[in-house]
Amino acid sequence: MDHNQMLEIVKERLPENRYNHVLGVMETATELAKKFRISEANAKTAAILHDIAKFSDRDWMKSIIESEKLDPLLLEYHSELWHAPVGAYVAKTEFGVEDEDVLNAIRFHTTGRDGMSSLEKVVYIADLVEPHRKFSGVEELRQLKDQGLDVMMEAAVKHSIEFLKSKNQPVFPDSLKCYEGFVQQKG
Ligand code: DGI
Ligand code: FE
Ligand code: FE
Ligand code: FE
Repeated sequence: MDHNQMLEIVKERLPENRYNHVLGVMETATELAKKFRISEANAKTAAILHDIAKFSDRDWMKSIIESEKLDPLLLEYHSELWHAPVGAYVAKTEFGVEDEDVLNAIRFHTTGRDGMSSLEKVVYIADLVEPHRKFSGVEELRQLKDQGLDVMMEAAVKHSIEFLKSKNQPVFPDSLKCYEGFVQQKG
């Protein structure tokens, strides 16, 4: 399936503002992929499909997590986290995406994880800083692109963790391990 066919289906399945967010992620992910010299086509595919399960039925997502033996810890955390791994499942089964890196970029776009690939980082960051995002500090995150992908990713996951902590929300262990991975690297 080509990118335009994917976009048509995504447009039918998501409300307008969420579809516009997807277009923003696609634009930002493509720019970052170009800057950091990774596949722009893969960045575009992952961006288009990253939120494909955002409005899927909660019970259906739960059944997929169980039947596909996805990380069972997900079920102990907020169901907001489920659309990412279930989205990877939908990308594979419904859209025929086979590239494991693209699937991982969708799978880990919400939590991040330790040892992310460049594509995974690009999609995580693009999701956070695409043009429609307005939170305070977003412009500072965007500016970090000139300091490299890892500087951006570390700041992005740190921002997300601090945001969750400020709302007294439990942080999924993958996010904490993702952040600690960057801190450890610097030793
Ligand atoms: O789907 P998006 O809105 O574009 O963004 P997202 O997939 O990055 O995040 C979706 C939501 O998930 C967001 O409102 C924050 C929440 N979230 C992300 N990481 C965690 C989390 N919620 C909890 N409780 N724990 C997390 O680790
Ligand atoms: Fe998402
Ligand atoms: Fe995100
Ligand atoms: Fe998103």
